[in-house]
Amino acid sequence: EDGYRLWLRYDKVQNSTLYNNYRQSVKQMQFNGSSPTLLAAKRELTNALQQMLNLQPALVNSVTSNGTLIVGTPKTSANVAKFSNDIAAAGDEGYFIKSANINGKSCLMIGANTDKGILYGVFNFLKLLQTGQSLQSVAINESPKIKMRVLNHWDNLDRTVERGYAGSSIWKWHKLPGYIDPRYIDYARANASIGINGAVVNNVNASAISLTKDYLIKASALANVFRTYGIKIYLTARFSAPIEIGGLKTADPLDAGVRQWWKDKADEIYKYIPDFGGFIVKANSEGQPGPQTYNRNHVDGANMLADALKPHNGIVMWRAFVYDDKVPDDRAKQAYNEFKPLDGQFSDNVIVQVKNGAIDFQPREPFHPLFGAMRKTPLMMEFQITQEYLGFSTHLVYLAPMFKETLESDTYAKGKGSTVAKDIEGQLDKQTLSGMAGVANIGSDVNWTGHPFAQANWYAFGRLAWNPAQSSEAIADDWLRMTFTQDNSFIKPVKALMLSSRETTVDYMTPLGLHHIMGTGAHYGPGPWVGNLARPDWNPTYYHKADSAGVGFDRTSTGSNAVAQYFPPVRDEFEHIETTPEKYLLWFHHVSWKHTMPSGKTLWQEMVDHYYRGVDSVRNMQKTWSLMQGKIDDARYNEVKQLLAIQEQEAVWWRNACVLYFQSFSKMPIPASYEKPDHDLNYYRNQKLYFLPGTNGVQ
Ligand code: BDP
Repeated sequence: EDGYRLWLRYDKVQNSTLYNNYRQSVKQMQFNGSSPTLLAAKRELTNALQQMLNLQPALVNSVTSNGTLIVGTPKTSANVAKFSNDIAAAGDEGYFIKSANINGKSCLMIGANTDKGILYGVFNFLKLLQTGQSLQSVAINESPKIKMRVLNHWDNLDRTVERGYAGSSIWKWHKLPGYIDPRYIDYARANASIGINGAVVNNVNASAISLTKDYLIKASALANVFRTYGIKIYLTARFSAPIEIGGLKTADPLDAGVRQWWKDKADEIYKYIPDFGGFIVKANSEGQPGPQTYNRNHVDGANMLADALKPHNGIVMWRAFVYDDKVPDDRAKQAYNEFKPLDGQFSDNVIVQVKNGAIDFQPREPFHPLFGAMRKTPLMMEFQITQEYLGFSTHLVYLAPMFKETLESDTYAKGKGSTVAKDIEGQLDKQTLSGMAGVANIGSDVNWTGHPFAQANWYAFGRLAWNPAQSSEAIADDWLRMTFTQDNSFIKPVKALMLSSRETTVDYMTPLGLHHIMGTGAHYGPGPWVGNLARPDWNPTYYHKADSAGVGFDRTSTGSNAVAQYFPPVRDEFEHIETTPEKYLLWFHHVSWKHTMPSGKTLWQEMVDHYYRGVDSVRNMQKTWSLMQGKIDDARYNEVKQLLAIQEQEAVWWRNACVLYFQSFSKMPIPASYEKPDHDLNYYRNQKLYFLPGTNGVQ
């Protein structure tokens, strides 16, 4: 068991009652149609039934006995066509799974409008079997709440992966288009199984080379694999490509020659990839070129590309991750300052991609103030699945609760209930585009994601992009059952461990609203003392502002006033220490070390307790895990055990380094009964992280 099969293991059903019931329910199958997507769905179904139930259902043309599974669209099945309400509800990508009486026989149906809907329906039918659900009176109607559900691979053409911790890139550009690695197909299957329908295959810090003819032909080979599984390919567009590969003197978006170059480029791309999804652009951010290089703005840049893609129905995903020294007092304000005034000016095939929080994928951030604020522009969520700031692929951190925290945040843009989820679903203002992107954690490691539990974050991202309302717990439950075992004595404790793992990590890394205090460059381990980087807003000291009086970033009206970017009552809540949720306290306030917290403790004591609790919780995770021996395969059991041991050491490292560092300001004691840091602050300050991959050379 090496983890390669992800959650699509299709092991034999162990429970004999279920095994027999399932076999009775799918004795024969009516599944017509010959499109590549339908054939892929059929292949998935027959392989899985063979493996799970040791069954090869007879293929039939009419329903002659109980236990017939009918799969089809109105085009391929007259039986499905009769379920017009369910079909209408399914839309372009949805499906229904129902038990039904057809010709007096009890049948199961998987129906959809489209072949893609069938593919999704089949995967979800298989999930019912994989998770031990009863098929009796099943009635499921599903359709996605968000249209573009996209993985962003930060993969370079030389197969290094920016912020990737699971090996090298799975895209073997040098062997494409000739060699189709079977991994591409398994990648597409895994994505389709959770409804992901788009993949940006290259880094946002882009190379123009990926837009040259040779690379477009390579990308088209990937697109051919993806298409069968309902996945569109997208490419990053380097803004200066007209200069770098086009031989032009400028990339000014208002220059006629530049505009023509992009139009021609788009036409060329669609020649090779007729269903190309579009471009994603990181412009004027961290040294990337962009329209501001030519004194133009984001609208000028985005709309130029949108015009080029429009005749082909392509989309521009324009990132709002921008910061530089133009807003010297607070980096958190810049994206809002730059984008809010442009609301309403973007073309209708542009969607602005906004990170969940205003700084940068920290273990905890309040929601980005642009959500709810761009009422005439569709916004797309950008989450980071790869654990750049959350322990790479070494720490066990289940991210669904973090994603949900943002999605459920209420912006109050249109009064109570204007959640971030509603905004990105396009429901707040009836947008036609909607999207959620996740920065992928996938690499060439045999188990795809490095840490066996990091697979859960890929899985959870897909499930939440399909429907943000699903609970972290239900998603973890499904994932564990499919990935490990149905044994409840494993599921229950390990699910609890997963659900608390993110809070645990926040406790030992950045409790109470602390942020951006990680080591420079690699972003691994603690570095709260760093204050000497070239730009102020790269320094941890800029973010925590610890001094003898207290700690935290004053973003209220007495400070940077970033709170003013939120709608009331959110802004008023964040303005005052008393009403700011404790988890965001130091994000918005500079608070005295002696401040009395709701618990009655001083801020100092509360902070120390969070750091210690974080370490204790990792130790509890280790204890829980050690009881799981024998309940799952030894290979994955041992791998996770070893990783948890590293996580424990590193949680101690974070705790000791941070507590000692902040103590140098608070001058207050760590209670004598607490475990003593085993080194002094200097030791931690002098730790050298030579061994860590994945920096982009910026900060
Ligand atoms: C930061 C990463 C950097 C990315 C950047 C981005 O450290 O490698 O290029 O995000 O999102 O968190 O563009």
